[in-house]
Amino acid sequence: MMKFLVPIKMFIAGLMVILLGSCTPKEPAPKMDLSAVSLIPQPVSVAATGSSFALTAETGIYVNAEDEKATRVGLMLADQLRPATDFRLLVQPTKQAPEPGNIYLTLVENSELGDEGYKLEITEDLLTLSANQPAGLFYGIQTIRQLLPANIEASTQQEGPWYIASGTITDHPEYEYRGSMLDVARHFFSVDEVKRHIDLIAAYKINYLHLHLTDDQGWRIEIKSWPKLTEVGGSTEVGGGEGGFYTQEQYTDLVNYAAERFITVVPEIDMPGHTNAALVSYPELNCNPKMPKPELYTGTEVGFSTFCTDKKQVYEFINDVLVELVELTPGPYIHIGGDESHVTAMKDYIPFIEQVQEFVVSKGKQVIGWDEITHAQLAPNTVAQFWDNAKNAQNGVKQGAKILMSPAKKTYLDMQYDSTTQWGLHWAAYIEVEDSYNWEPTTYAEGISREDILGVEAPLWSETVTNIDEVEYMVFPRLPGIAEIAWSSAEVRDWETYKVRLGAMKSRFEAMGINYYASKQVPWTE
Ligand code: NGO
Repeated sequence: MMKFLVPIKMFIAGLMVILLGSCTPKEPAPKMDLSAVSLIPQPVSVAATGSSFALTAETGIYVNAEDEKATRVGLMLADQLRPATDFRLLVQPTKQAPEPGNIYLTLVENSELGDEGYKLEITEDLLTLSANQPAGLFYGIQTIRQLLPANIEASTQQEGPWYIASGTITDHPEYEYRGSMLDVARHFFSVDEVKRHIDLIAAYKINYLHLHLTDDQGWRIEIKSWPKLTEVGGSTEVGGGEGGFYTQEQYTDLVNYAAERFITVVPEIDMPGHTNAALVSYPELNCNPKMPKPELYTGTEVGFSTFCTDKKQVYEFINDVLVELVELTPGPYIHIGGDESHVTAMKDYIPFIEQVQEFVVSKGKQVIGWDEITHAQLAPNTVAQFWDNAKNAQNGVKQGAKILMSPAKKTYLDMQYDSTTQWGLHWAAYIEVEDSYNWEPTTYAEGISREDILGVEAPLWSETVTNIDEVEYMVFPRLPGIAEIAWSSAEVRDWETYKVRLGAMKSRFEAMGINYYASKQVPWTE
């Protein structure tokens, strides 16, 4: 008997080990509070359930959508999470919710969400991201990034674990146009620098990138029918540097790169003023008696140049430029500038704008112009960009135009934070972080109400900034605040809570390698 007892005991013990081993509960999910996570822009609603979802090396991304763009969003999520986690998350198509432990991206029909909204449902078992359109999935992913620890943004492998607080987030934007503008004319920025900018603005759910492509100091977009624009007009920049321009192929690469991130590029050809670079390239477009022989300009004065508005050849030129530009522009808008034409008489300015507007409309696009264009008779879909003069914007509203809100005193990211800021101008104001956040588009100027406003855009003019590090110093941390004004409804916005959320972005900015201004107004936390 004794002979058998030991082996039987051993057998039972062994069985116990196997049984216990197979049903050992996985590490309990840590308790986490979704409503305590700092998010920018603030979502419409956040409901916490007090637990968490673990992202592990075994997590898969399952995409339920017969849609190439939605699949691409899944792949972008996998790519986004890879450097910091070193996980090679597999992206696979599916027709139903996957097994526990996975991420589930699904296109649904949910009228509450609109074209850009999304819903995140996070349980211990599953992270489900649903949206009506791929754009919504993309914005949901930007939120997922902020739900993970800050070092998820690092470009090298980091220590986990990677938990996401559980609960439900429902979210959709307030405004359909949420913009950033980059002036690549005063100082030129390379394709890679602009891509870096696109990556950063995409993280805050910005969906339009306005490129200020031409100005007195430089012409930055290749126009094949008028090659001297870039050969001559692109050859310098403010301060006398070598300038530069985008070939049409490079420009298309940028437009596509932006589109993959659900950002539409709005190209601006500024006219009839701010045209010195074009006038030097083709002096026949000039007839300004005060400046009979235009020369390359590397200073920062504004308002001295103008196209010769009564010359037939000028309109042939503009039409040629627009033909090529429209060809390069999948988006709905062409920006025609129209600002500060101080040496164009109003009697010449008005018919000029109306003619250029007609060109754009006849090519199937909508015009955006700086607020001065409201002196002209606007076409039904023309948008006026309010930067300086409320009367102009009100005049636009009276004509039924939509207004893009870029009041210089609040949204101009080229304004110094205070008098000690190394870069920037201050003609409009010093704009500290609170100033740029703490305002409301619908009450900013009399006569411009919610239904008149298309959206909000933050312009970054580049008279004083020469490289992308300097650009980032001016853009961060003000742009996330402008992005919140454009995305989040007024009810969920408030400086006191915003500054705490912004302060919590410190380690995230650092992991992203952003050269940000550490404003004393913000309680920065690790
Ligand atoms: C103005 C001007 C630009 C300057 C900018 C500098 C507009 C619309 N036109 O804004 O040429 O670069 O200010 O802040």
